[in-house]
Amino acid sequence: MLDPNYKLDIRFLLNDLDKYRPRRRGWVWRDAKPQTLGPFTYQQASPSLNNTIPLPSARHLGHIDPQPDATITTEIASGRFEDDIRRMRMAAYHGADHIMVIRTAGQSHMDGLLEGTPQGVGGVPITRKQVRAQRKALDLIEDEVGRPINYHSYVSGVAGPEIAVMFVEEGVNGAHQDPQYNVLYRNINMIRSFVDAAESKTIMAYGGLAQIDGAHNANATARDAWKVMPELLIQHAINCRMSEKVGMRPDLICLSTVPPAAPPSPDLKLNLPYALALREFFSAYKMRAQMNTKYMDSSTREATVTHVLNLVISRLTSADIQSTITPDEGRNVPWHVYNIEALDTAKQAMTGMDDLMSMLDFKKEGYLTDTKRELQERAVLMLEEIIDMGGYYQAVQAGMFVDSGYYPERAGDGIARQIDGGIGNGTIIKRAKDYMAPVTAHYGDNNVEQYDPACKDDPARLIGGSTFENPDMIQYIDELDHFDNVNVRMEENEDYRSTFKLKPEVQWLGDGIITVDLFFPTDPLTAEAAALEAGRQLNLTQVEVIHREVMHPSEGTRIQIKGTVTFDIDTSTLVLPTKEETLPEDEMIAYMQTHPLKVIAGTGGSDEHSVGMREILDIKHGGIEKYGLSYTYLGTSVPIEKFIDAAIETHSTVVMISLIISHDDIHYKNMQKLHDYAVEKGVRDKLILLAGGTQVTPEIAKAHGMDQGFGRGTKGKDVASFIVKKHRMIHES
Ligand code: Z97
Repeated sequence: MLDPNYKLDIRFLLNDLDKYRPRRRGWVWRDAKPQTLGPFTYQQASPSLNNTIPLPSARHLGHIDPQPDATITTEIASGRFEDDIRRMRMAAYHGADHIMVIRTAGQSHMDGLLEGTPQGVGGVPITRKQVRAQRKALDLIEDEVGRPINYHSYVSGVAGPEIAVMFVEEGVNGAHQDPQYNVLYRNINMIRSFVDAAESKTIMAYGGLAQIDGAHNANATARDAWKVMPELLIQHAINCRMSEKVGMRPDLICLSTVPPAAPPSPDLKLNLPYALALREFFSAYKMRAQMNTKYMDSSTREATVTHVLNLVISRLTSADIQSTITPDEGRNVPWHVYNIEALDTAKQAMTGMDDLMSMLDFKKEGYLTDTKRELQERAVLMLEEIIDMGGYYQAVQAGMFVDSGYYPERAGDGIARQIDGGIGNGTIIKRAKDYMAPVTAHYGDNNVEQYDPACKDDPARLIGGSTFENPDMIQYIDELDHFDNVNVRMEENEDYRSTFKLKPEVQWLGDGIITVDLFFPTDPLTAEAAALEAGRQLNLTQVEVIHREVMHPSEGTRIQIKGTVTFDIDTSTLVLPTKEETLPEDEMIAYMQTHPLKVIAGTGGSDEHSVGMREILDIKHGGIEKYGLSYTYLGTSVPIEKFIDAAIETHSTVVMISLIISHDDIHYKNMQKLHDYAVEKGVRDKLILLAGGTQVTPEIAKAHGMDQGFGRGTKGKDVASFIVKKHRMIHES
């Protein structure tokens, strides 16, 4: 069992990997049912986790972490599987239960299964070792969080069937499989693609894997993504129908649906009728909702808003799997923190829109239904034309797909592929009479009974069983590359695993990459050059601009850069702030009964914030009142002198000043002023002066004349405990 306080030991995972067996096969959906957490009941929810990181604001709500009903996906593939494993654990804590591993582009072309684990760039060629190590890690992580985690990758492409077999053997739970993806985007021969797909899908059905189709790619590729909507319905139809005919369960057939438009287009007006049209046509299947990568740029803010609008569509219609990749993918920086941010966005938005449809109704007449209907009609017309043309192959050859016209308009710029062209052309041959396939989960006739009639229903018996029934038959091949393998990589960064050395990181242990957010009061071109120079002056190496945003053509530009630091931090030399132990509640209450203390409190200077202070004071919020302290609240924007004058007047012992605004270090200046005025009045040694606020730290508060400072996350009991300890100390000395 993993301990949240300890890192996942990658070496342990790699130990005896050749003997590791996955504990289950197949996909697991969340256990969707209403949940009551604290004062709230959630309708579209699933059970809470054992170990979790709630949303930041949950601290005001008893740290509840409601989990939506939909499976939540994150895509992780930095190129180093050993680093991705750590990210998977972080992702699981933030609510991910579907981990997708992106392979390097062009995996579709590989004509066979790779062994070993070479490092990729923004993806990894899927190999058995890597899959096994990650499944082993996820088995531990799912125990830690208390929810099954689905592991996923792609099985489209010429090596699809081989990879599908390996996935079933290794306990992979889901896969993208869509022959149209190969045909359109990878130019793999269409006959080969459909034959391979039949085999891959049969294997996936046997292993209970959930399937995601490839229609999202048309959104990302089409010139005007919103115009491919009729075609998307056709692509889904082809893959769903084929999958069901091959034997997949409808509840494991997931449509990869992407809202085709994004702002500044009128997002919901385009996307909502489409989402309704899709769900009406395909109600037997599951919906996997993903964002539209086409309209994602390098602004995480923009990507997040589009993501949230997509999440609105998911809640207005339905999503069985909610993806979260795009805010990363648009930036091409799938780093730890962006995976986690996107997961939190999904969790936050879905929870926030819980049970939305119990309060709303779609209009039965007018734009929404008319447009939905129109889309469906366009799709039906397109399918009819495809059938008239002689079927899918002819239609692709004629360039019917990913055309930028809104069907039935045609722009003539579709992706055209030749029936007898593409990768793998001519590799499909007619089965010979004595052909046989002594394997489990094969598409079509195994034809083994010619050798042994007893094996008809169990073809693999002919050769003594297959790896599906007997995992001991699996040939485990370790990495063959002596220079690029996990052991070499781990040796190189071992210091960051087993010594006191620490480095900032965005994706790989010890990568030393940091991002810096800069604003320059100048035009974008100058700002970009200035940012690169700033990076060099900061002693960063490999400085690159990752985001540029014009605030005004001449007044200013925001630039984000990334760069690498060369220094290490020695954690053994760091001085960590000591965490004050709070006294037991009973002890504080008993002390106040014998030493009734009065408090003067308020927000100082010209600061109008009052919420934080009230939480520290009021009994209702567990404030100091609960422990028997009585207080006089002066309100907000209280002149500094008034705190001391009021304390003298009311014979109070404690002064609590809240200072939220921190421009120009005004919070520290006001602390100093409070102290100085108490000295001037001759009462400083009779008073306990406390300052609080989000930007307040104990060290700096003390340096500015306070007895103590209280920062973010402070509770009434922390303050009460300090007061008791301090008063006791003064009293006893
Ligand atoms: C997603 N973020 O979640 P290659 N099969 C299908 C695919 O869509 C893909 C591959 C295979 C997106 C990722 C990229 N899709 C979109 C149906 C890739 C992988 O190894 O790159 O040739 O194929 O789906």
